[in-house]
Amino acid sequence: MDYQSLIVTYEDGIATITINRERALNALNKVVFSELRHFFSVEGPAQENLSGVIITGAGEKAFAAGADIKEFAGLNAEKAMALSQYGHEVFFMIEQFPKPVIAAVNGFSLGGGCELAMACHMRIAGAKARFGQPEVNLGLTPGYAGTQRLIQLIGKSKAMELLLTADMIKADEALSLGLVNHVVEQGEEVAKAKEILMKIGTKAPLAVAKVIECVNAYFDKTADGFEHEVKSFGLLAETEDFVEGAKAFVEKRKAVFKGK
Ligand code: DAK
Repeated sequence: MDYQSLIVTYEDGIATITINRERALNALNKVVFSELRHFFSVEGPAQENLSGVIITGAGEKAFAAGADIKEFAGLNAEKAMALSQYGHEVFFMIEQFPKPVIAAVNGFSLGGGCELAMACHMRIAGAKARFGQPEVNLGLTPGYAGTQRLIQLIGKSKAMELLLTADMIKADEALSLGLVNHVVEQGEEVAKAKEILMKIGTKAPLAVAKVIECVNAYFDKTADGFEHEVKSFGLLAETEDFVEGAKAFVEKRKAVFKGK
């Protein structure tokens, strides 16, 4: 599909989604949300050979500097809650996508931008990346699950501090807090994300999808993650890929997985 605010490219079974609003520091407007929704519900699932997804921002300055503040005019409680709910749904689609999704954070990752990065399964930061949840500066709370996922990633004390002070932190601090997986030289974020996805791409696809599900189940108050793991283990035990994986080990060769 031709997107207005995203550029989607494919290489080596990996989709790279670039938020393409450089002049607005890739702020997340309604079009970006609806196009992300389309990718993760329609285009991505239709790609048979897709092994992973990278999300990044156009230009050198920003991953995404937040939700588009210019679209906030005229919000009332009802509209704001609907908008928040919609954003939650789109970010859940990313979090629950059965292929690994990595945020390649090339600059400012603020507010909704930080929330988008946190909805991804991993985050790679360029050395100039900056993270923050500045919503209290605008008289708001985060609207796209920043209060929840930040705690999941860095714990309550530091999450509380960042959310209440609106402080922006540098890539190294984000790494030491566990907010990002790696810090790389500026401009190398996508390459590092790709390297990780290529490695995961050699693993059994159904097992990869189940790992994502099980890890997410830990944070789902309506699910029993332990039970989910038991069931996943049982389901995978009957797959062709499990037979192939075990056989390849015994035969001292690399497994060739089919996703079956
Ligand atoms: N929205 C719209 N435009 C933005 C933007 C944003 N979040 N951030 C930057 N831009 C635009 C600027 O307006 C400017 O556009 P022009 O004036 O040139 O037309 C252009 O990008 C370049 O920005 P600056 O000139 O400001 O660039 P600087 O290098 O001087 O500063 C900056 C970079 C990142 C420090 C600065 O742009 C900045 O502070 N930006 C805003 C950061 C921020 O507060 N982000 C929003 C976080 S709040 C909700 C759902 C979600 C949320 C809230 C409610 N509901 C459902 C109700 C989430 C909200 C947020 O994300």
